[in-house]
Amino acid sequence: MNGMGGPEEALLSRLAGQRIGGPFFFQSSVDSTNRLALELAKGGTAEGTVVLAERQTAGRGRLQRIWQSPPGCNLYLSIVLRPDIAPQDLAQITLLAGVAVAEAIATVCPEGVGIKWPNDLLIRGRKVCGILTEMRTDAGKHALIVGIGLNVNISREDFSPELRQSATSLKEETGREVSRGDMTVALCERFGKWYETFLRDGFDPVREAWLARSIMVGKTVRVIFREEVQEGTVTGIDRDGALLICTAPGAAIRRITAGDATIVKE
Ligand code: BT5
Repeated sequence: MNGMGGPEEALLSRLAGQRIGGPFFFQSSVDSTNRLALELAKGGTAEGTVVLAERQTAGRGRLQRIWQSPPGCNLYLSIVLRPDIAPQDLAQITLLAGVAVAEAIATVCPEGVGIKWPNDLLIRGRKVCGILTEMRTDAGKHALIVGIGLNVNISREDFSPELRQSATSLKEETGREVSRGDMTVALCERFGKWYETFLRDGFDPVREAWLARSIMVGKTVRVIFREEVQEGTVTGIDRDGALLICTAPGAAIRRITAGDATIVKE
């Protein structure tokens, strides 16, 4: 992978023996690392498999949205997991991913990285990373694909015009180029550490870490899902990763399981 800050072998040796430690599939160009990872999962690839691409031609977000994936500057990667947990608990791993990526980002940009529900990473209010979790089930066994798009060295003017105000990169925030190799290692390490914690101690430590990094708790938010708009003060998240909001003093807490949230009042 050009510009990864060293040859691919260096990356492999730095992650050898770790929970998220390969096999690695390096692609110079792919439609979507998640799509390829789902295909590999169907073929039985092991937990800890990582697909990385220099660019994506059809990088995907939630709800058929596009993830802008220009070549040579950012990270586009997908991790394959095979957790032996109940399907209703799988959403917990999406939240775990947000915590792991936030910690990896904090190694180079300790100030201001926060998680916006459900799983955007923001620095000073701008999106630096998006996460898309997808699942496939074969013969009753689940494979989870956690796709991570992290803007590392892209310059503001290289985003398409409609993203220039809302998106950012580690380079824009730190004022210097950041090694994509180092970020990949940090990301896989943090992910592996949190995944092991989750398998050993359950969701509670993940939930606590997520809440500590959330930028939403205590704020008034508006959540839009399809035609429905809900507004209220965020009180937390529950075990399924649903956002909990209070719409009026004394009203019952509402659970929101999907949608796009914006903060309307600090
Ligand atoms: C996401 O969706 O944020 C999930 C993005 C996941 C991308 C990774 S890359 C590796 C793996 N393989 C894939 O094919 N996907 C995953 P969502 O919350 O729906 O946000 C999508 C929205 O973010 C778009 O509609 C744009 O407004 C904005 N966006 C697109 N590209 C962006 C970028 N590079 N940086 C910041 N914002 C972006």
